Amino acid sequence: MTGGFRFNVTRTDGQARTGVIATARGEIRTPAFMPVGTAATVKAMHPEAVKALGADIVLANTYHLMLRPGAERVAELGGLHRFMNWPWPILTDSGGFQVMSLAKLRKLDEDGVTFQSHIDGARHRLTPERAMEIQALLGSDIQMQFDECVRLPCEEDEARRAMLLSLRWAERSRAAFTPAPGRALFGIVQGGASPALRIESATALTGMDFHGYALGGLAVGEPQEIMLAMIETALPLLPAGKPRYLMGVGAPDDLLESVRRGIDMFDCVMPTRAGRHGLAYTRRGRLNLRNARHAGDPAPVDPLSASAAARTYSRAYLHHLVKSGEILGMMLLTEINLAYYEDLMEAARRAIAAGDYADFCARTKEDWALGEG
Ligand code: PRF
Repeated sequence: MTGGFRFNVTRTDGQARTGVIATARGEIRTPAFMPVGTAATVKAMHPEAVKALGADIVLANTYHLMLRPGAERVAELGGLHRFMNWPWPILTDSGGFQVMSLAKLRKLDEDGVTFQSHIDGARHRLTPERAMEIQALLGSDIQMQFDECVRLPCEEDEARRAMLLSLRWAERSRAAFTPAPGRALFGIVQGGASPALRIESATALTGMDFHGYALGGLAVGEPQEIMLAMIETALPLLPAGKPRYLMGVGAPDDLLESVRRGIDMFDCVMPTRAGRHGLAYTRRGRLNLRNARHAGDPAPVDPLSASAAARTYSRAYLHHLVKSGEILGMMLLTEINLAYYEDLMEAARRAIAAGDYADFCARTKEDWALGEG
């Protein structure tokens, strides 16, 4: 089940790997950070600017787009890439996770989930088959299986029930997936914080032969050490030649530690959402521009950043924009943060290629610890 979708690991350093995923719409350099474009937009960013920061792929959501503007509407308009003017690869999440965190009056059964839209209260239903159909209508390059994610902490029985349901939904997602050149379907490992459940899930999914494998059900309330332990448990069971995607992660330190353990892809709202709330990610850690100590500071966010926005605008100006609720404040901070994340991944790729990943991590963390002053 490869069909034009290929992953080539070019170099490993310990468990860390760097490589290239080839899709019909272009190449994805790994480790990759995928900016979140939930509603067919990476909020506050032009698509060309997202690409210029180094993003090879963005994520979009089945849940949001099925509610508004509707998958059939997007398909009639030529698909998601044309709709949002992003001609490069798009990964779509399958909807179940967003139903559980956003929708009202959710009712889960063996066949799927019925819920009310958080927008207008209208009733909708998602099943593995419908989630695959919607992702195909959108024209997604990487589709995700339909799954159920439980919050942590969680009883083992509950984690087992959701993991086994997700396996049955994985089979149905795979059967409903329409292969097309360069289009891929990823399975999702579940199993809460239980190593035994994670092993069972990863083993069964590997037998189903997906194009790639995600780790779901992490960064949902557990400490980082549990997340890293689940990665260490599951990854050795997944085929080394297929991409591994850690869903909804994370802070810069989570990215470094997960890459160290062999993760290839990430998505997270953190850089974009934080940017809309006055926070800047920098080489010297995270900066809160709302803080009054920046009100008279003419220094830029980071004079050594590759991002023009981070080098150009003063902290005082950004503080003013954020305090005034100006749109430009959100735009500039989103750009600064996405640039930081994409540059961090580029630096990680280089370090792995140079066989220098452990030192790179140590140096990066030392810089964070210096703080902003
Ligand atoms: N499943 C799906 N999407 C997700 C998750 C999951 O478990 C997570 C968990 N961090 C984020 N997004 N389908």
